[in-house]
Amino acid sequence: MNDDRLNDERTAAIGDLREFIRIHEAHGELQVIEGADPHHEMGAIYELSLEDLHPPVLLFKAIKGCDPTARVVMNVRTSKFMVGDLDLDAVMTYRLKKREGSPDPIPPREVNTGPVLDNSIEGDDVDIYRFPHPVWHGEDGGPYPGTECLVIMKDPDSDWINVGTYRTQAHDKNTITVFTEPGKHGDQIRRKYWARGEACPVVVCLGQAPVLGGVGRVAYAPGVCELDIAGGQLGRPIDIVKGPLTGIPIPAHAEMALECRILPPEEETRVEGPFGEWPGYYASGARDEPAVKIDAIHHRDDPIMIGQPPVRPTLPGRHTHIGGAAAIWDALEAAGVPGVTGVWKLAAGGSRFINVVAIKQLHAGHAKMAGLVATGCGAAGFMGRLTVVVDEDIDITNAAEVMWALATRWDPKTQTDIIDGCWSGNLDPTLSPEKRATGNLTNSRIIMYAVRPYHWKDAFPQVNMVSRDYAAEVAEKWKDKLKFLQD
Ligand SMILES: Cc1cc2nc3c(=O)[nH]c(=O)nc-3n(C[C@H](O)[C@H](O)[C@H](O)COP(=O)(O)O)c2cc1C
Ligand SMILES: [Mn+2]
Repeated sequence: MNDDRLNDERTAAIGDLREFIRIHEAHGELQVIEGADPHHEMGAIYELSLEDLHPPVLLFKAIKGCDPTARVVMNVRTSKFMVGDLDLDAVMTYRLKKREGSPDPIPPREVNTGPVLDNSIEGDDVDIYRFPHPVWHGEDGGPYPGTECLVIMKDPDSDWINVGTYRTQAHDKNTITVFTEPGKHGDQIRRKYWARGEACPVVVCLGQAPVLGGVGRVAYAPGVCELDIAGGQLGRPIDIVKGPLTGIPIPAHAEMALECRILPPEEETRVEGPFGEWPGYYASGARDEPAVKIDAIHHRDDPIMIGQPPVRPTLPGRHTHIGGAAAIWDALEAAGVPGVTGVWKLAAGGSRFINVVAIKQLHAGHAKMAGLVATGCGAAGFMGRLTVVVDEDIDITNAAEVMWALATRWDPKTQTDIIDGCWSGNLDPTLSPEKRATGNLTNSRIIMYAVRPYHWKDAFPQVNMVSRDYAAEVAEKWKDKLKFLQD
C-alpha cells in the first residue's frame, strides 16, 4: 500500500471505532472472542495477547453476565497496521512530522442527534452493571468499566470544555468514581463547582473513536479543548450532541456515554482502588474518592466499549513510547547537546523509567551534558529513574546491547551520577509510606555513562564483531544455500 493510501486508511480507522474494527478485520488483525468471563478472564486473555509485539485487536462478544449485545474492544493503539515498525526511524519520523507543526485545531460541530442517543436509560433504570464491567487484574478493588474513557467537563467560568482520560470504577448500579490526580484539568474544574457548593456535571464516554482516546491522554494547556485537537488530526470536525441532562458535548458517534454528577467529597465518597497500574504494581493503593452519580446512560445499538487497562511494562505488546523518545531527543537538541544519534525508552521501564541516549562523542564531558539534560528536561523529568548514555555503535532499541554497553564500558564508581529529590508521583512503587504520607513525592535518578571514556577512547579495546557491511556481503553470497539466512 502506498504511503498516502495507508495514511488515509489510518485516519479512517482512528476517526471511527466501527471503521477501525472493520479495517483491522480486513488486514487480518482482529481476534473475536466469545463467552469470556469479565471477572479476571478478559484481563488474562488481554495480558496473554500482549506477549506479541503487535497484538491483534481483541473484540469480546457475548461477555458472560452482560447484555449480550454489548462488546468490548481492546488493543486499539498497538496493531502493526496502526504503528508500523518500532525503531529509531519511527522516532525520527515522529520528530520530523512534529516539526512540520501540528494541524490547526478544528472545533467540533454540533448536530441535533446522533447514534449515541439511540438508547437512553434514566433515573431508577440506570444500571451500569448491565454493561461490561470487567475486573481486570487479580487484586483490583472492583470492576473498571472505564480505562481508556473520556471524562468531559465544562469549566464553570468560561467556555472551556476539557477531555481527559481518568480511570473509572463502578461501585453500585448508579455510582462510579473517576480517579483524577490532583492538578489534572478535570480536578481543577471539579473543585470550582465544589467551591460553589455544587456537584460537578460530567460526561464519561466508555467507547469512542480511537483519535479521542489519543487526545484524552495528552496534557494540553489549560483552556485547550481536546475535541478541537482531535478534529485537527482528522481534518474534520468531531460531531457532537449536547447531553440532554448536562448540556456537555458528547461525541455523536460515541458508543456509550454516562451523564453524571461528581459530588463534593464532603457529601459522599467511595473507596477507589486498588488498581493494577502501568509500572506493574498496585502502588497508589486504595483511598476515598468523591462519589459520581450516574443520571443517564446513552448508548448506540450493540455498543462497543474500549478496554485498555494497564499491565506490567515487560510485556512486549506494551511497546515503547516513540513520542516520548522523540520529545527527549528534541529537548537535547534544543538544549544544544550535539552529536545525539538516537533516543529510546527501554520497554521494561514503561513510558518513563528507563531512557537511553546514544551519542557520537565529540569532546571530553560530552556524555555528561547528554545525561544531565536527558534526565532533567521536561520530557523526562517526571517519574524517571535510569538514564543510560551510550556510544553511537550501540543499537539502543535492543536491550541486550544496552546491557552489553553497561557490562563492558561502564565503571560504576567513576561513570555514574546519582541525583536526589527529583519529580515523581503516586504510581512510583519505590516511594516509602513516609514519603507518601508527607507528600514528598520525589525519587532519585541514576545516570550511567556507558561510553568509552573520551580521553582514552582510542586506546579502548576494539569490539570483536563482524563488520555490518561484511556481514551483509557474506549473507548475500550464501543466502541461497543457508536456510537460516532466508527469512
Ligand atoms: C489509559 C489511561 C489511563 C489513565 N488513567 C488516569 C487516571 O486514572 N487518573 C489520572 O489522573 N490520569 C490518568 N491518565 C493520564 C491522563 O489521561 C493525562 O494526564 C491527561 O493529560 C489528562 O487530561 P488533562 O490534561 O486534560 O487533565 C491516564 C492515561 C491513560 C492513557
Ligand atoms: Mn486538558
